[in-house]
Amino acid sequence: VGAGFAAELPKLEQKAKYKVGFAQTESNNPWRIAQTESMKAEAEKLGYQLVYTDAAGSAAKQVADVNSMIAQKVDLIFLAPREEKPLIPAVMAAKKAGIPVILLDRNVDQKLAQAGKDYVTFIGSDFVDEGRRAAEWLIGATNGKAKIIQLEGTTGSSPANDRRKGFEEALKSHPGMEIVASQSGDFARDKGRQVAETLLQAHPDATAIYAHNDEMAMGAIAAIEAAGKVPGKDIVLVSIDGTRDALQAIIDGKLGATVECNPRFGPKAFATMAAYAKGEKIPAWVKNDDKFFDASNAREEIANAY
Ligand code: GZL
Repeated sequence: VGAGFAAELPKLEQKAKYKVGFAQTESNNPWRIAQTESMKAEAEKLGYQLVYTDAAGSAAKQVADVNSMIAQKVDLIFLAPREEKPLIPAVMAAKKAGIPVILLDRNVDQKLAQAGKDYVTFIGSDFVDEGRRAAEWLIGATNGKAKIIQLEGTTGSSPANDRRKGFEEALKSHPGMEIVASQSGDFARDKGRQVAETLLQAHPDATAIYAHNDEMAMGAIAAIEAAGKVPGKDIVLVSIDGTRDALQAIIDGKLGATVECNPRFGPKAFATMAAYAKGEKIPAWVKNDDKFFDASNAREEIANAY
């Protein structure tokens, strides 16, 4: 590791007013927009200056965004690393500059950087468990027999890697559950629609779709209907996030279920920063708990959706 790296994490002295950076990956979906709104609202409420950047879907730009925050000498950086490996240099540059980093929502490659040494902590959901819960629901909904198209999230991102891992592990003990195709839709609605359209044509015998997020599930529903098939009947869908559109699709019988992935990080992010500033020991992972939405609770839960 390069010379000059502090052996331990950078300190964050107690101040009345912090200048805090939040390096967001993009704003192309309701989940990202809800996360940004939550962070901005909490910073406003606590009277902190927030230096906000949007990488517009580019990991390289996100690295540049973090470097600009370092140049602005922010007190702490909240980073949602778009992909696990490319953001490692940004994490290390912040550490070298003596600026603590808290990872939100997505993690970095654990072989290249560790919580408590290179960054303070990772605040986010258990993506492996999200994938496992989606699989368990699909196994039940299809009586353990399905030909599945998997729509993967952003290539190289920790949610995509781990949602795939959890789903495929859970299927291992159910030989009737077969993944016939798996491709990235980049967590985006229209890309998800295009990929679903192509894979449905290539696999006319597909009976189920597992989407790593609701935006791609909504795109897949449009593709299924464009093919003259009935979502929820000809093709069973399961997804992750819990957006308003997804809960409405569950109410409409088009989407079967979605595992919550709560985007409202603001309160927990700033509470963790305050604890760190006080010198408290922060765990390597501050875990978000995820609800589960299906036909039994979608109507009551949609009021709080984003
Ligand atoms: C998960 C987050 C994912 C969401 C997607 O924490 O990184 O990115 O599940 C979003 O909707 O694009």
